[in-house]
Amino acid sequence: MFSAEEQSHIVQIWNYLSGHEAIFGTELLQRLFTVYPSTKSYFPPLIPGLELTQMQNHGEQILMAVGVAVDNMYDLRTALSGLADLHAYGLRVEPTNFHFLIHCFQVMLASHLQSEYTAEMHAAWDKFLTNVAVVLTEKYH
Ligand code: ZNH
Repeated sequence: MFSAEEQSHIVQIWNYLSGHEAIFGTELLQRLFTVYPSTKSYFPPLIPGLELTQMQNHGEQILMAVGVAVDNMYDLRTALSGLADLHAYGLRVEPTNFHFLIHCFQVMLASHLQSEYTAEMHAAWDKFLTNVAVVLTEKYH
């Protein structure tokens, strides 16, 4: 499913994010909520004074799950089965929102890595995150 080159791009970028899940996760959610405000409606209302803590918690959870996906990139369906149930049946997140999140993820990586973030890395991460999104949304149908 992933070439050796794609796999190495995915792991290399993950090594950059790993250990900083709360920081990158917060940045990802802040960008998502700013650029696509409708995505906020899925999350519990932000409580004044606690917004940052809430975003850190949600963002960290999302990034931790991305880490699990990296470790299981050849068996995403099994590794993410519980999360797929949650998003499809519990949260009912409309699939378009996953594209919004992937876009924000790419911009976040590019803004940090600048010219180090090659088009090949971008392509590998797009393929990987799209595979994750497919698994998280396929139970809708
Ligand atoms: Zn999600 C939750 C992941 C996307 C919305 N998430 C969650 C969690 C996780 C995740 C891990 C936790 C779970 C538990 O708790 O158990 N997500 C994820 C991932 C992705 C996602 C990996 C991609 C890639 N989400 C998403 C989107 C949205 C969402 C796109 C919309 C917009 N989530 C969500 C919500 C929740 C979650 C709402 C819940 C929160 C609370 O806390 O309530």
